[in-house]
Amino acid sequence: MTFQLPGLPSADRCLVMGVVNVTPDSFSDGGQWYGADAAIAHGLELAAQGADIVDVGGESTRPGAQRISAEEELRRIGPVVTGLVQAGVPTSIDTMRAPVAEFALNAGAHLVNDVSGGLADPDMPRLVAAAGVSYVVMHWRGHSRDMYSRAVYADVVAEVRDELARRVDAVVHAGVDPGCIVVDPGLGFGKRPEHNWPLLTHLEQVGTLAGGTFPVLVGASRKRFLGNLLAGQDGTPRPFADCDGATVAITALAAAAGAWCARVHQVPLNADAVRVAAAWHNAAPAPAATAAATPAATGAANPPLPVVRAITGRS
Ligand code: PMM
Repeated sequence: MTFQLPGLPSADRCLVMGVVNVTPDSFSDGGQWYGADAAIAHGLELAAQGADIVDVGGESTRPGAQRISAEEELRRIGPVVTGLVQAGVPTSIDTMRAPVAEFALNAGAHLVNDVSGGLADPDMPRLVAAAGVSYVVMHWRGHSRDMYSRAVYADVVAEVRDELARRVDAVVHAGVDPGCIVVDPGLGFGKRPEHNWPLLTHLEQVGTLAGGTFPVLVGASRKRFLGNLLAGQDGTPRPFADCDGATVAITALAAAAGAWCARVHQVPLNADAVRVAAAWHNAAPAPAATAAATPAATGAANPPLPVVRAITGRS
C-alpha cells in the first residue's frame, strides 16, 4: 500500500527517516551533532545518503532522561530545522512541545513527530490540525525518567493498539485530518525487549485501527533490545554502535511487512534494505484469496477499538 502524506515524499517502498539528535545525551548519538553546524551538515549528509526525511530532535528520550526547558530545546533545534528546510530537505521535528513544533512548522518543517502522541502537550493536536501537516502519533505511557515502571502488559499488541486507537481518536477529534496521521508502536518507550518483538511481528495490526489503515513508522534503530539480543556470552549487551546490522535486518523485515517508514541513525545500508524489501515484495506471488480472508490478515481477531472517522485519500 502506498501512502501519500501531505508535504512528504511518496514511494512504492518503505521510506527512510534519518535521525539528527541535537542533544548531548541521546542514547546512541548524544553529543555527536550537538552544535548547529555539525547537525546541519549531518542532516545534509543523511539526505545525500538516501534519507527521504530527516528527523531533528533537541530533547533526549533515553531511559531515565530528565526534561530540558522549552527554551533550551528551541535553542538546539531552531537553526538546524531552518538550515535543513532552506536546503530543501524534507524535515521532521521530533518534539512533544507545541511551541517547539510551532517554530519548526513556521520554518517550513513537513512533519511533527510527537513521541507522546499528543499526551505531553494538549496544545499539540490543535496546532498540527491548524497547520494541516503530517503527524506521527506514537504509543507512549509517560516520560522517560520512569518509563519502565509502566512497562506492564498482559497482551502488549492488543493494549498498544487499543491505546494508540484512543490517541488517534483524540487527535482526530481535535481536528487532525486522519489522512495526515502516522502511527508508531513506540519501541522501547515503556516497553521491555519481550514487548518490542511482538509489536514488530504484528505491524499490520498496529496500523489497522477501527477499520482504518494508517501508515506505520518503526523506530528500532540501535535500541537497547537489539544490544540485548546480541549480547556476548557473558551477557554484556552489544554496544549500540555495533547494532547497525541488526537495525538493517529489522528495517528489511519491517519494510517487507508493510511499514511506511524506518527511523534510523545510519542511512546507507537501511536505504539498501528498503529497496531489497520492495523488490522482494514486487516479485512475490499474490496471496491466495483464502489467506487474505483469515482473521490474522484482516485483524478481525482483535477486539473492537474506539471509532476513528473514515480514512480518505489512500490508495
Ligand atoms: N525513538 C526515539 C526518538 N524519537 N520517534 C519515533 N516516532 N519513534 C521512535 O521509536 C523514536 C522517536 C529514541 O531514539 P534515539 O534517541 O536513539 O534517536
